[in-house]
Parts: sequence; C-alpha cells; structure tokens
Amino acid sequence: MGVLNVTPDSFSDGGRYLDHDVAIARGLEMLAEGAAVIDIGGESSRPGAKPVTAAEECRRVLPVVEALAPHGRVSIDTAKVAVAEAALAAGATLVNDITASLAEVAAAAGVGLVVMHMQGTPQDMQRSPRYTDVVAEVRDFLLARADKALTQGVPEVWVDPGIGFGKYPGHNLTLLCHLHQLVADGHPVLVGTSRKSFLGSLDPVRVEPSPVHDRTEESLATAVWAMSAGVGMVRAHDVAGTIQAAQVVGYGSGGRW
Ligand code: HH2
Repeated sequence: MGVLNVTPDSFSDGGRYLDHDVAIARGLEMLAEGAAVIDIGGESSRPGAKPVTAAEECRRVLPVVEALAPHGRVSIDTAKVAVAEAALAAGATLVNDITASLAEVAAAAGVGLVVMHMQGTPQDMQRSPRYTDVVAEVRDFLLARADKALTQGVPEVWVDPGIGFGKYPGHNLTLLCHLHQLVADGHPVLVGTSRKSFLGSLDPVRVEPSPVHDRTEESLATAVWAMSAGVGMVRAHDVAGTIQAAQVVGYGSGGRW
C-alpha cells in the first residue's frame, strides 16, 4: 500500500503532493513500482495535527482519487463519513479508517474496510498512552470491530494494530514482536511503520531521534519483519524500496524460500 498524502502537514510527505497533478503523478509512479493499493489521505493524523473540514478534505483528495482509480486500486484514508462516501463515488474501493468507525459506509457500498486501533485521538494520543497488556488489548479491540463489520455486511475487512497511534515506542515494538498472534486470529493484517517517529529513536547511541527522511533502513526492516510474520499488506512511503526489500526474502514474488 503506497502512501499518498494530499496535505500540507503530514509528518513525512506533507506539502509535497498538495498540487493535484503532482499527487496524481506520484500515485501513478507508485502503481508502476508495484503498489497494489494507493492510500490517499487529505487530513494528517500525526500527533497534534489540526483537524480539517470534510469540504476541505474532499477538495484535496477527490480529483486525485478520480484520476488514479482507473489505473489501480485506491483506498481513502479518512475518518469522515462524507469524505469516505464521496471518495467511493469517485472510484475508491477500500476505506482506511483510523477510528474504526466507518463499517456502515463500507457495507453500504460493498467495498473493503481497514479497521485500525488507536488509543485517544490524533490531538491527544501521545500524551500518556497506557495499557495493561498492549497486545491483548489491541487484539481484542480489532477482533470485536472486525467481527462487527463482517456481521454488518462488509465484504473484506483488514485489521491494523495502529503503530504510533496512542503508543510509546515500547508498545510499538511489542506489537511488532507479536504480529503473528494477530495474523493467527484469521483476519488479513495491514501494518504501517513507514518513517514513524519510534524508528528514529531505536539507535541507543544516538541522542537525538533521526530525521524523518533518515529512517529508510528501519522502515524496510520493519516492513520485511511484518511480512515474515504473515501480514498481508504493509503501508509504505517508499514503495520501490519496500518491494525490493521484500523480494530479497521472497515476499511478493510467490515465495522464494
Ligand atoms: N498511519 C498513518 C495514517 N494512516 N492508516 C493505517 N491503516 N495504518 C497506519 O499505520 C496509518 C494510517 C500515518 O502516516 P502518514 O499518512 O504518512 O502521515 P499523516 O497522518 O501525518 O498524514
């Protein structure tokens, strides 16, 4: 899943794809590189991000959705009913919902849904995330939401542990180490680690976290790790690099080993 943020403030690609023609070109490029899905977002969910109106989100994403949908699968990364409905009408066939609350919209349209775990909201989620057992709590939440979505009639439901959404670095690493348990629960799993801030603080020798564009190796390593745990899809900014890394270990090429 290639990330395409049509926003001024996303933590990694903010401001790069605000121009619709530039965004469409990047989407086509990621499809040519081998992305199975382009995930288009018009509102940043980074910690402390400022919410935008549905009208502004639609203005950002709809022309891009419409232009890319004939060329490959498009996912709409939104938490708003109105934006999801408009994007589906424009050709998207997957709703990627970080609030895990849009099952009705996906069911009504007969399209796929990603349900993601988040503790809190993007505005407050990193203030003091707390868990007794992060793996059990995230799994229980995802299983309940996925089962409910299937009961509501959603034909395809992905679950996503929400790396970085209301989690300290230790929570993220624990979830990554236990991905196989989420996979064993039976729903297809999506994971997004790409360039996230916890990757910038893994090096024990560094005092300052590495800058966002200097997290390539960590992003690739965690993507390959997730694939080897059995996840069905990883969400990545660097599509070409992720596919290349995956192919080294036999993923995405029919399984070399
Ligand atoms: N991460 C981000 C946004 N949407 N959706 C899913 N399902 N899983 C994720 O891990 C996930 C997501 C955050 O990354 P990004 O879109 O690059 O940044 P921003 O939210 O600042 O636009």
